[in-house]
Amino acid sequence: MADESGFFITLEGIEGAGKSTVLPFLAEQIEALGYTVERSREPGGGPLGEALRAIFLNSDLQLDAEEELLLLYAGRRNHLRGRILPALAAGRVLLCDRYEDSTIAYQGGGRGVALERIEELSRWAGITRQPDLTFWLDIDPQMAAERIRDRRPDRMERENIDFFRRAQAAFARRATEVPERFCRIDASQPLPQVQEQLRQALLARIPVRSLRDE
Ligand code: Z5A
Repeated sequence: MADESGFFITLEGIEGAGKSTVLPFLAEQIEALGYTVERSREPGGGPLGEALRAIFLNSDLQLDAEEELLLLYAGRRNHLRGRILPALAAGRVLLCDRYEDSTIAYQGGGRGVALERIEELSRWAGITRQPDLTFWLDIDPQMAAERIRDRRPDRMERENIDFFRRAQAAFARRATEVPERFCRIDASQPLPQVQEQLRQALLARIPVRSLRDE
């Protein structure tokens, strides 16, 4: 990260944890610290990633875990090269809704693909950059499911509660494997409390950028 002056921040958690809800708030808080924020998401992050996202979430398609992985890593490689690295090199904060920890949680924990196999693919695809900070919105899968009960489910949301429990357990393992960047937020709290946890965690980890730093 020698030639970079930006920060790469990700939001993770099972669906219904509240990532989309808190993302604009988080972006505002980071901007208040003096940074220019670029928002992104995975699957997605650019024309290729968005096209792959539509395939990935299409309920009419049947994909196995390996096919999911190949789609995700084609998009991730393109996202990293085309968007993430240039933003960081320009000194911006790249704030991303999901990244590789989601693969470890869903394809690893949820679908049962071995972590070594995911790591091998990640290396092969040239995923050389991990986030500097990851906010993990931790919530009980049942509570999260109730929050999105009225939504029309996409391909992934059709999975049963046990799948999300395995994904949740994998996120919890990540928190112990990479504690230096994983920041747990209690997402079961009412929104104002969740926002306050995020604000405090951000202040503790991201320095205020003065004009001199530009
Ligand atoms: N996926 C994968 O398998 N492998 C990968 O490598 C990657 C992704 C990168 C799409 O992700 C799917 O891709 C996802 C994982 C998989 N599949 N699943 N299932 P996505 O992030 O685009 O979709 P999502 O997880 O379903 O996110 P979401 O719909 O944006 O959900 P969310 O961000 O966690 O929740 P929300 O929409 O902000 O909130 C849900 C509701 O709860 C809403 O009505 C809010 O008003 C409410 N809410 C939010 N916060 C609160 C609090 N604090 N209290 C009460 N109510 C709240």
